[in-house]
Amino acid sequence: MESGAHRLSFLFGHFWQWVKSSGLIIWYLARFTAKNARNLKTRGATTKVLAGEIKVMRTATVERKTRETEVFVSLDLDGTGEYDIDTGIGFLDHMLETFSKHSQIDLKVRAEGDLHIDFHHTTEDTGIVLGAAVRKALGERLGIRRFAHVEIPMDEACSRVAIDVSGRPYLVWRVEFARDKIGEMDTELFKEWFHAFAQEAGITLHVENLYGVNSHHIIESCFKGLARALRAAIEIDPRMGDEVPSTKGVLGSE
Ligand SMILES: [Mn+2]
Repeated sequence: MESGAHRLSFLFGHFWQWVKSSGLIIWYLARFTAKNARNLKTRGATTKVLAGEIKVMRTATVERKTRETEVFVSLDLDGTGEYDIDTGIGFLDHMLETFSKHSQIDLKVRAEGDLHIDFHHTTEDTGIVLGAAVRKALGERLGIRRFAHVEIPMDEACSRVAIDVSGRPYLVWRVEFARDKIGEMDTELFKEWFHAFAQEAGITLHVENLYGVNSHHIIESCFKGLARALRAAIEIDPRMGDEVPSTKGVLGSE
């Protein structure tokens, strides 16, 4: 009896030594981590396993080519506001750089459009592709704050932006300009950009200029307002966990 028990514990000790040395435990932990990463991936945003920790990456790259334009957008919603933007339209670049800086979204944009006709196609399509990239990076919109509003002054101008990252596209645009152009850009194109962006991103977006005189200040306060409102609305709310912030249980179009 005694030698039997002894033999058993000897064998078990041997077995345990083998498990420890074989990397079986490491293999199992790696498999467990990968399985969790896969689960997260199927729930929306892509994931990366860094030093054993699962990190949700809210990034996206979208390319779109038509006979009128070719647009490339790459972004990271959880960035630091680094940008690299070239649309061929100086003022639009200025607005998108402002958007990146104040939303803290890392943003790369390249657009080549039929600027010899006018700036319409390039402006609208840049809004479409940027909106699509935001939607893609948001995935199922788990854990986000969803609503936000800001009022942004710029010198004599002030604009209010209210946002619902709802999956339901809608634009309310109450912005008027005293001038038809800023630089070479037609001021009527800003509504086209915001509309395209809201549609493709799947957000309800209300933009209202409360007061202001200078057209440059007016539109810049709108872009800064979008940046700040979006930043607050897509921020992860620790109290939400990985819940969808909707009683319906579903947000977004994916
Ligand atoms: Mn400016």
